[in-house]
Amino acid sequence: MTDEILLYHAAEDVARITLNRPDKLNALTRPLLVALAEALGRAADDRAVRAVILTGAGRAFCAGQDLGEAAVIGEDAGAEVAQSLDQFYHPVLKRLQALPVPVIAAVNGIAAGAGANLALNCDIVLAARSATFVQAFTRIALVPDCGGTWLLPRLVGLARAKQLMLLAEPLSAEDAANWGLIAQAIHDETFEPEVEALAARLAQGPTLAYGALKEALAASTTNDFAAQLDLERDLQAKAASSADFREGVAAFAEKRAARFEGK
Ligand code: T3D
Repeated sequence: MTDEILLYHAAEDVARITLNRPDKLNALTRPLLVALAEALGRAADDRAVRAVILTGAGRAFCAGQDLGEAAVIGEDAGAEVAQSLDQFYHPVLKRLQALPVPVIAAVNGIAAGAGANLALNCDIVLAARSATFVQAFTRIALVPDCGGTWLLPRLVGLARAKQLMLLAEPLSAEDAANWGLIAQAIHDETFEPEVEALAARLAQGPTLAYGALKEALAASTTNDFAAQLDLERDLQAKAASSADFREGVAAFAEKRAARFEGK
């Protein structure tokens, strides 16, 4: 047991970041968001880390903004919330998007509001079958944030994005996977080992190529086709200069599995 609100554990080449306020379903407070931004920075700076798992302690992944936090319910809530997004949420989301290694959201239980969209900002979202996703914002007369209005239409199309956001009803992990909102729903009993196995697999992968493909996909949202081809060329030039590329080609020729070192 620990009273730390966020746990960071790096073992070999995988860093696990755990939101740790289980009695409040890991609702996000300002100190927790600061700690999360720091943890993401730590993972980005540690060259030994080649994959990250983001998860929640207890029965929830994250219930979104802590609605008991003084700033949210104070007199000047509008200005406070805007400042909170700028100062506390957006640095987390930008760090998450910019992390040069793959990030798995291990959605162990309910993901609501900003908690749902925090998960959707990760590279691969795995959810336990008992987990649900709720765009809870309109339940309390707020607008979906944390990139939700940008991500959801791209993931599931406008019709389903509107349905999820307007009705704010829970979507099961299985439906979320079938809709393309997340990568996979996994039986609760095998959830943890499957998350670990995927993280280990990604951590053994060609880390530089993974970082480059993340950069290319991010740029594809604003680039036109010609600009994207140019970017792919430049990123491919870097990838083709890596030791892992040489190892990949050698392994192919020798009919063996490649041993990538992330260099
Ligand atoms: O400031 C800004 O920047 C604004 C940004 C806003 C972004 C947002 O995230 S808005 C959306 C905020 N989140 C919600 O509206 C979800 C609120 N929670 C719920 O609707 C329910 O708790 C759940 C559907 C997630 C789960 O329901 P259930 O029945 O399984 O659990 P519960 O009994 O409601 O919750 C258990 C405890 O967690 C309970 O505490 P207690 O009474 O035992 O001391 C509950 O109050 C607490 N909890 C759950 N969610 C939050 C929370 N405490 C504070 N904030 C929460 N978001």
